[in-house]
Amino acid sequence: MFIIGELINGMYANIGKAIKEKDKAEIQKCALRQIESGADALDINCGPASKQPLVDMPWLVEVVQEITDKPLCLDSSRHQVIEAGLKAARNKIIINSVSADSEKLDIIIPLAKQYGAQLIGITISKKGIPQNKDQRLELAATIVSACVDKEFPVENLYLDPIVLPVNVAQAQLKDILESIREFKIISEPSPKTTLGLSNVSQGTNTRGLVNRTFLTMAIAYGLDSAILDPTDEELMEALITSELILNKNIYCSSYLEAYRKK
Ligand code: THG
Repeated sequence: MFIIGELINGMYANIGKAIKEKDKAEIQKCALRQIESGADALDINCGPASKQPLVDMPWLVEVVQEITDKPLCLDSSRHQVIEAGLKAARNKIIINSVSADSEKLDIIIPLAKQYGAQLIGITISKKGIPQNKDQRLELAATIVSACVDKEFPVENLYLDPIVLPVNVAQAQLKDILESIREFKIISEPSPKTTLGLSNVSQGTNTRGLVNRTFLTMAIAYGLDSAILDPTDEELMEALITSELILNKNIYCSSYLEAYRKK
């Protein structure tokens, strides 16, 4: 499982404040804490309150690159903000994200190619969030065919079914899980899959439990990657144990290593 740490997001009060005050140390502390907890990459999102994302995104990229070579996942729906981050990037980049709209795909896919970046495609379009599995698959296929047409390698594409909070869209979650499995058979070679895990538990009062139960199930449906809080120890234990049960990792190396630390 490729783990993308979600915590450098202006939506969190401490990070929003650090971005506003250009407090480098707070951002770097958050980056290191996630890496020490097992993050393979870090999501970078200026947050909805950022008044100058074109300045804040490259600033965050530079500040995080000072302390790590890990890939950075540039999280914005605006291509200008993504491009500002790409210009500052030395580390490997994952563009987060592109929707299934041709005018977005026409801009973002060439950018990803130009900068050698990987790409997250979200199954959303101008028509809104899909209401069932078939709509998710249709949008996923639109994204995959745009990549094929533009000669962007599908192995470098992650498809995200868009996870909705269980308290507002309970009936959708099973479809979301099945989408993960079916995205893999859209093309050969397969696209990868990812999702924003914490979305599922928003508004619930048992967030940790909902997150780790959903992650465990998504892993069983073949999930390759997730944007999550790697400092949640119980979540990381559930993740490692799910992979053990699916024989995804050699038992001794990762499982025992994780437990010897206790
Ligand atoms: N798909 C993709 N990218 C994404 C998402 C996705 N990026 C953003 C988001 N969704 C994933 N990251 C988060 C980060 C935080 C939360 C949820 C998803 C979260 N935050 C607390 C909340 O809103 O309750 C904030 C708590 C606080 O303020 O301290 O839940 O789906 N591709």
